[in-house]
Amino acid sequence: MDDKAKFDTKTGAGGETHQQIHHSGPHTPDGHLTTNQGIRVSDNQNSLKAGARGPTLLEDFVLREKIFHFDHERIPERIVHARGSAAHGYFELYESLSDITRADLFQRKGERTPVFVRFSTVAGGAGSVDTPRDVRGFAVKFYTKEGNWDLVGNNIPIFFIQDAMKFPDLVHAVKMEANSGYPQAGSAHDTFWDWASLMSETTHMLMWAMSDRTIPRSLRTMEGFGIHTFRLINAEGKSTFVKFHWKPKLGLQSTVWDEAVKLQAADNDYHRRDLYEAIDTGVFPEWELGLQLFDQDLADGLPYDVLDPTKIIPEELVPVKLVGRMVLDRNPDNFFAETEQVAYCPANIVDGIDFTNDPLLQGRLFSYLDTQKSRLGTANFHQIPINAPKCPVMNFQRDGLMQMNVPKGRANYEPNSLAAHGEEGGPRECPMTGFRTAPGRDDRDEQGDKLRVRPELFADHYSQARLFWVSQTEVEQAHIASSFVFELSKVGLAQVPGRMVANLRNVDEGLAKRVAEGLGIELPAKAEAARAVVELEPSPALSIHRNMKDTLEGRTVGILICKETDAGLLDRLKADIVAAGAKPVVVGVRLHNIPLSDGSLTDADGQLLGTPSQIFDAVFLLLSEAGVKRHMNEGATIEWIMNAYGHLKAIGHTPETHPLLEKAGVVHDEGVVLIDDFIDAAKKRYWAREPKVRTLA
Ligand code: HDD
Repeated sequence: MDDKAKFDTKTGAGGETHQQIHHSGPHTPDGHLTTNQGIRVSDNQNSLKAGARGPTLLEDFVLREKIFHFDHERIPERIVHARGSAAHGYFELYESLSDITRADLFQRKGERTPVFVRFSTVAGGAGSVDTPRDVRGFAVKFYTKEGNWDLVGNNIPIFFIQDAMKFPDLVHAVKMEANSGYPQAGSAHDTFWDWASLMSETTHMLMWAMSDRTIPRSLRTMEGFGIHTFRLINAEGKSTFVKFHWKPKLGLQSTVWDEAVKLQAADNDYHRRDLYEAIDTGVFPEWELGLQLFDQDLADGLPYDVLDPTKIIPEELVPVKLVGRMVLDRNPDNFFAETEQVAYCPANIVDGIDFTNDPLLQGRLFSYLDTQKSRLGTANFHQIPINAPKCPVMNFQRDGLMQMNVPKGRANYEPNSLAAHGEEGGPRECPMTGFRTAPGRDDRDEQGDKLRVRPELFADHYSQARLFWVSQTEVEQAHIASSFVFELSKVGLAQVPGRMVANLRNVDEGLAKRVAEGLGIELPAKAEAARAVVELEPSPALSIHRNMKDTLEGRTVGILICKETDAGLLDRLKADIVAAGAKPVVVGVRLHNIPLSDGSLTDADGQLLGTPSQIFDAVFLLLSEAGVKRHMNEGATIEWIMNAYGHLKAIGHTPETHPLLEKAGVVHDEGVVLIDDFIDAAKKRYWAREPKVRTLA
């Protein structure tokens, strides 16, 4: 044996013995590492070889098992909504709703029902960024005492299409292009706009998608919606139509587009981290559940069809009744086991809640169960802990790949008379308490002949797109127009932008003109509308800006410090920020041992280059005079300030920082303040500043 062969790799080069290495994953009670067969592993560093430099032996079952399992760790990602983040929590009911529904979770005031909520982007893959312009999924699994109810919604109250028949086309068009594989996680490309501009029923959703709704600041500051009209059924069998809403406790808050783009560079996991850290630090995200309740008479009187998922019912017309709150108070223990394996399905519904004939919903009732089989590989995916109901499950379904239960006896059929002979007979159906489909119809027309048609009112593709437009503030309208310009400017197909603008002329002539001008194209002839546009009352509830809260609660404030920063001011600022419910994050050119004015040493939370200002809701420049001089030639600092200013955030500063502010192009306004006014100023964004920093369409 040569010298190398004698070298003991267990105590060699790394200087760390294998016993010292920390193991993660499942633990045996005595902490021993084992194979999946329970055999204790003596060496987790070295494969079994024929001599130290010899070939690895096939006999090495420890190595083979480890590599085999690793090779199979991935499952197919979701065909849409692949990128997601989730949390556990509970839903708490404010008042009994027994007069309108017999659903068990809505019966007892104050009762808590466990939930698991997954938020997602739609178009990108599982590893894509958190902040593209995209719709967000908002899926809630309620583990009720009478089975699981999944409310699988989005952060926008309508959808792109009216009929499930078009879903594969929508998804193919928006996802990365079939030949090139790009762009990832974005709609700004040929195939999406080619398709969307040919499908005028998408116009209303496009208005929402081009608004700031699709660039939320945080998952915690967006609304959620069940979208379709559902029904609630009470004990007497009376049916009430319902639309579900989730209202965030922190109010609505979005980013501006430049900020969203720069967030992608700063932190791929911006939303995932924000959700995780909030829960981890006890700042539990909260939403209120709201119901819009209405009857057939009201539905019949509306100029649009309540079965059409491209239409809302304005809150001003049918108010949102707040019936409970949902609190997310626990992060998943394991991303794959929970967030990845959770399987939502709109067909998971409990007695007392029912579907309507919305043709998009009806198609969804098939798709989700089907996709779970291909994603999770077995018809028994409901046994995975995150999917398993927290109430008893008893039926005669048996076997299948990955059956985890061991049903006893031979009663796997029904009816049977085994119980009469002393054997286990199995469960029995429950006509009075089981799920009972509501017998009522919700179509206006007689149902009858089999037809591939849509109801008449579905042909109105523009009235509510216009309603959305006229309900926005001027700034929001400018953002929408600019988003259309941006997205269409990425389209290479010459025929598409004009076709889209032709549709927009049915929404608003001013919008169409702005988009055409922004693109530098002729205003095309107006597209023909299948139904005349109906002028609807504006709905302030549709505006983000009208529904934001002036608050620092749940927000993050960046404080830039330097050597000799005033220690007293730093303490005061941090305390004030915490008292306002926000998180202070100290940023420095270096991370450790920064000497402050009083000679004490402090650490920063983030280093300047890796902690740009776009990740904060407001910033403070707490620099000494000498520090300001040093930072005058620091590009990252100038950019830090420019971006905070450009993203319309409050900038607090010491009097010494004027030269830096000037160099960054900051023009003083009510959002640029000294320490005494900072906390109040930091609760807002400064929209009036926007025309000074960018040209909007
Ligand atoms: Fe869907 C996933 C929301 C229409 C087919 N959808 C999925 C998720 C959300 C939504 C939030 C992710 C759930 C999770 O976190 O695991 N989908 C919607 C909304 C729609 C909608 C709000 C319209 C109102 N979806 C829709 C249609 C179809 C699908 C019309 C098919 C006919 N959706 C699916 C799917 C997915 C899915 C392919 C992919 C992964 C999964 O189901 O579990 O089955």
